[in-house]
Amino acid sequence: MKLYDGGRAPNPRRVRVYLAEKGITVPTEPVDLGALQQKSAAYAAINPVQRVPALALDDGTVIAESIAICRYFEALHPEPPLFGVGAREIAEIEMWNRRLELHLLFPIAHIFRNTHPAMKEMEVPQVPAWAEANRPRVMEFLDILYRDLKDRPFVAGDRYTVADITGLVAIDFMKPAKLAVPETCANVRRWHAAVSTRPSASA
Ligand SMILES: N[C@@H](CCC(=O)N[C@@H](CS)C(=O)NCC(=O)O)C(=O)O
Repeated sequence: MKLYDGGRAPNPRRVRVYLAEKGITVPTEPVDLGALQQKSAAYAAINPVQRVPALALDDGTVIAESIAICRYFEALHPEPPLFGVGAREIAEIEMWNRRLELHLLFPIAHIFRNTHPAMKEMEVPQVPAWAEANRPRVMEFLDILYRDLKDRPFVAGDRYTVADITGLVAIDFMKPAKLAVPETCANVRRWHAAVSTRPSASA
């Protein structure tokens, strides 16, 4: 088994944080995104979408997409349950994880990819207007998250889940995208500070 990793990039980090929470160690191979190694013929043969992370199993199967990789390990190592237990909790975690992807991580990624000079060979063409269109979306969603987090310690309820991992990684990705959580979003700042103290956050 081998995990193709991508250094500081947010999606590979989601898998690393998840594995750290589970206490699972997987052999990794770094893919140098700065050198566009993900676009090499060798890597494209592993993941034709040319993105990281990707998990190659010993039988030759390749699982791409961060959450698909996490779900693979969740099925093998159900404890602690990071995707929930029971119909309601599983659905709530899925809902929050998708919201955090669609309304926070992806818009932040659009802003970063369409404005940062280092991304011009990965995001072709860069469309600065698309970055601008996404700025208010990030702030609107942070306001929703701020209001929802007032009643609970973690994004999807009383325990830490994969939705907290997506949220942590998204908020940390705001810095390179030159964004900040507004002071008014106090519950988001409190939650982010708490999940950042977990040992897994440094993965
Ligand atoms: N939906 C995918 C997204 C993967 C993705 O976009 N990975 C980025 C790094 S965070 C990447 O490989 N970028 C390289 C490129 O755009 O060329 C997932 O969840 O794994």
